[in-house]
This record gives sequence, structure tokens and C-alpha cells, in this order.
Amino acid sequence: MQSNYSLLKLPTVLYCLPTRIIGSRIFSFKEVDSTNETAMTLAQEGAPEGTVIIADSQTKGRGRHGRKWFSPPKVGIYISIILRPKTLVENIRQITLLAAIAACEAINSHTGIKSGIKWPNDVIVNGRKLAGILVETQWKKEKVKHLVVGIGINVNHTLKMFPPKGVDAATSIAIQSKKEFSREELIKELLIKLEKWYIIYCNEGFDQLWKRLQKLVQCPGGWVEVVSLGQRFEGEVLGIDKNADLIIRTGEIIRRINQGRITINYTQQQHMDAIYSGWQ
Ligand code: BT5
Repeated sequence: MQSNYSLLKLPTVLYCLPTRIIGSRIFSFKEVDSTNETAMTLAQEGAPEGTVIIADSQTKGRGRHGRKWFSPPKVGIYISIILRPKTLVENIRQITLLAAIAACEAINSHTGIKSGIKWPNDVIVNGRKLAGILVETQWKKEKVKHLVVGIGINVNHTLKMFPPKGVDAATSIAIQSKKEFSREELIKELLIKLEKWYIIYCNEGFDQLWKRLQKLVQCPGGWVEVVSLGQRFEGEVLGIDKNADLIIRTGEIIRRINQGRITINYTQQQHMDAIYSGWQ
């Protein structure tokens, strides 16, 4: 682990977590380049499952495919958790959705906001991004050795804090609820939810999570634009299948998407209105 990071005193609410695995060790930093980077290094050094890295800010917070995660101090949650599930690397999308469910549930129960999940890794509210998940892994012969679940949540940001470019359609809990919230309390809630779903996943597989997703996924019936494996197309979202793939229908063609980025263009109602007005 990089040694030039200064550790912060752990918030008291995180001392006695009612969890067995997640939060067994917590490292809290003032600033790191990326909590995922720090967690990956610790995991390689043999840190136990459930080790948590928290930072007040990140200088190189990252998203998928080299994208950046805007991580200013004092307002956001930047957290990474080391896990060692006995699973194949092809199931990583399931873990991303597991983390999205936990983040969504923690935000909703703690703040009263009604956020939802935008496949594969966003928590959104009113079409704006509130949180993002980045799962990174090391594997051997298709088996996961360890993985890091990175979660970034915009908690107390004001609109003015977001940079004019590079953070499309972002929002925060404070913007949505017109109220500030304790980041520490929210972290506690998040870790409890993560542990709950992780134990279910380890014991029973993806089934229960898939059922929960049916309530939390934002765009079934919606019309989306998909960019996946260099292809761009539009279609109607039919749902998420039990492999955590997104199912899209474009006319007669049904596609299963296992990676990519979607943009929600219409709600189901707008989609129906568009079809209806096309008939006139
Ligand atoms: C993600 O990537 O959404 C995953 C973000 C994961 C961040 C956490 S923070 C703790 C841990 N340590 C890390 O270094 N990372 C994880 P992606 O789907 O690729 O979305 C990235 C895009 O989201 C960017 O290109 C921006 O458009 C937008 N974005 C960047 N920062 C944002 C923010 N704070 N709020 C909302 N949107 C943001």
C-alpha cells in the first residue's frame, strides 16, 4: 500500500458494525488517488475479505474504461470493499448489480429519496446520476481470486460544485432532498446492506437479487440507445436476465447485452406516445 497517505480517525459510527464480514477492517484516508487502486494493492498483499477503504477525496477516482470519477472532499462517499467470492469471472456483472442494489437501498432507506438502478452500474434519480459502481478483479483460470467493489456516492454536493464538463447529468442526495446527510451514517447503512446481499449471493446465487432488481431497475419498457462492443443501436428494454445481461428489442431483433453504456431516451409512456403519434 502507498505509505504517503494519511489515515483519518475512523468515525465512531463505524466502530461497531453489526456485520460479520464486511468492515472487518476499515482504513479511512484523507486523500488517495483511488480507493479501488488502494484496495487492489491491499488485496494482492492478502488483506482479508471484507476489508474496506474509505477516502474523504480522490485525486484519480476512476470509472469504467478509463473514465474519471469526480471526487471532491467533504461531500462525497468514496469507498472500496475487498471480496473473495467463489465465483467465475464471467459473473462479475452480478456483483456490480449486487452493489447497485445495496447502494440504492441504503440511499432510499436513509434519505427517503426514490433512486433506482440504471444497468449496469449507475444509481439514478430523476434521470440523473447519483452514484456509480466500479468492480475490478484479479482472476486465475476463470476463477475470481479477489475483487474490489468501488462505490462513489454524491451526498452533499451543491449544483455549483460539479464541473461544467465531464460530469454529465450528475446530481446529489442534497440536491434531490434539499437536505444534507451524514456520510458516515450512510456508509454504515451501505455496508450493512452490502453484507446482507453478499451473504444471500454466496449462499443462494443470483436469484434473490434478480427478483429485487425487477423493482429497482429504472427503464423496463423504456427506449434506450446502447453503445456496446463498438456498436450503437436503439431499442426497447425488456429487462435483465438471470445472467445480469440487459435484454433489448429492436423490431424483431432481441439482443442480450453484457457490456456497454445505455442512454435512456424515453420513459415507457413517452415511448408509447411516440409510437402512437407515428401512426397519425
Ligand atoms: C462509474 O463509471 O460510474 C463508476 C464510478 C465508481 C467510482 C468509485 S469511487 C470509489 C471507487 N474508487 C474509484 O477510483 N472508483 C470507485 P462509469 O459508468 O464509467 O461513469 C463515469 C462517468 O460518470 C464519467 O465519464 C462522467 O460522465 C460521470 N461522472 C464522473 N464523476 C461523477 C460524479 N461524481 N457524479 C456523477 N457522474 C459522474
